[in-house]
Amino acid sequence: MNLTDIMKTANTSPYPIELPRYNRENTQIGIVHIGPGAFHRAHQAVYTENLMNQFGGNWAICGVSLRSATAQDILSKQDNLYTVSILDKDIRYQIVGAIKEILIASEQRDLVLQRMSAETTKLITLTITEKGYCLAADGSLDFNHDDIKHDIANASSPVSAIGFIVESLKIRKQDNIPAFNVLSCDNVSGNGDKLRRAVLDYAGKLDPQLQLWIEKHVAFPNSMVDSITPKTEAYTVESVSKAIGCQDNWPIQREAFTQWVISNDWQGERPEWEKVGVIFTQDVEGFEKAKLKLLNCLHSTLAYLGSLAGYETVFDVTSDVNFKQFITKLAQQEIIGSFTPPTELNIEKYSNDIIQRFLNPAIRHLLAQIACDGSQKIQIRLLPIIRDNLEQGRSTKMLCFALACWFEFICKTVKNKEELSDPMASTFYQTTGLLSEDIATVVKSFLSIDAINAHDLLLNSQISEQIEASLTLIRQTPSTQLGAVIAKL
Ligand code: CS2
Repeated sequence: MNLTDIMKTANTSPYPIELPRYNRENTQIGIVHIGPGAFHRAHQAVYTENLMNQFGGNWAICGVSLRSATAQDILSKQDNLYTVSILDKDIRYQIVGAIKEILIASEQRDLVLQRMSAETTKLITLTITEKGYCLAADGSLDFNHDDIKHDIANASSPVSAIGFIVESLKIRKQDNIPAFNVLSCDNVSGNGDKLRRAVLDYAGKLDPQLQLWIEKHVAFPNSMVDSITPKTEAYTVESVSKAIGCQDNWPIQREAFTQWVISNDWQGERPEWEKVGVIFTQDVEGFEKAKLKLLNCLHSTLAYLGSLAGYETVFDVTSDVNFKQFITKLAQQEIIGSFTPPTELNIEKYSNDIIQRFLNPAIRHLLAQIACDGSQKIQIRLLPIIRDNLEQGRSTKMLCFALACWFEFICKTVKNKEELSDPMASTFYQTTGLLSEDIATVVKSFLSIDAINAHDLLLNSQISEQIEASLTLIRQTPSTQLGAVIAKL
């Protein structure tokens, strides 16, 4: 697909198709984005595209994959254009041209450093997941991490995102080029603070003067990102290509709802994304908490509970009245109230709207996709609410039931020797206690796994008893009866 082809076919398509309206050729790269996966292309790239469509500006994106060649292989053959299929009552399509090139850091290191240190590059954005920050459990940079060890010893030929950021800042400092800002777009609370800590720890080890310079000149705003983006499946490629009348080998699908909240903490020039709906505020934390604790916690709950009950998608499980009632009650009784929402958010409405978003019939969001990486997600989506509720004397019963669903999901996968998509998969396979028939042993084994960081909950008898009772109930109940059981919780 190229722009000329798509301009011809767009006119004859029965669907609304939006095309880039700015001059792609003449638009300079202003953003280097590390991790140009589906979420970036569905979210930040679309905001940037909308900004350039309406107001112009030199904010084209250079996408940098740290290792994988897939994005470059596929997108370079279609002029780095791709379609976003926006799924609502009516489907519409947007052809996005904001990504001008994709580089692979492990193969094109010098070119990546060149882009990152170019004066025209004002901003580095990232979606590399929390793993990519290489942090130790205490929040500092993990100097024992293989990539960090490598980069400290070979600073001018880095492999990690942190190594690339610091090396390019070093070049900018040496060449008297103003620093860029660094914006994390990962679904992690305090994402900018975490990234700042990783970058400063790393820079401090290499050169304390550089560390001071970065501290003074680089902003690391926190941000909250939201838009449900199911994985591209073969049917997506087929249906999108048919609708737009051109072969697109990597279209993205997402819901119409999208939100991006960024802290006001910036230095120098930035894209004026507020003109296309981005919220700049002092209270990103409140938005982050609301999103992680409501949308993401309910998502993970449905992923494990729904899979145990034999459902395949978020829509299917939420359409079952018992499951919808369960997450509604969970939100109302154990989540809302565990934190202070931002003043501009009506939290009851926000919560109900999320459940409506799960009921979007145009979206086939697989529970299996959300179930991935549970060891990372549960730690930020579920455990902090349990802790807050304990501290505030609020109920934890349904939250513990949700946690028990995750335990059972892992136990079943390990017992059946199925593939587990989780960075801690090997730890789970090696923890023999998970295979025990004794519920108390299973619960104790889970909560004792260091990387889950839940030792405090193990010591709390209320919590271990509630998880044990939930797990017992789950194991005693045939999958088809789970709905009836949760209706009574
Ligand atoms: C989901 C998220 O896969 C998951 O774990 O909960 O990706 C969710 O769809 C997004 O955070 C929505 O913004």
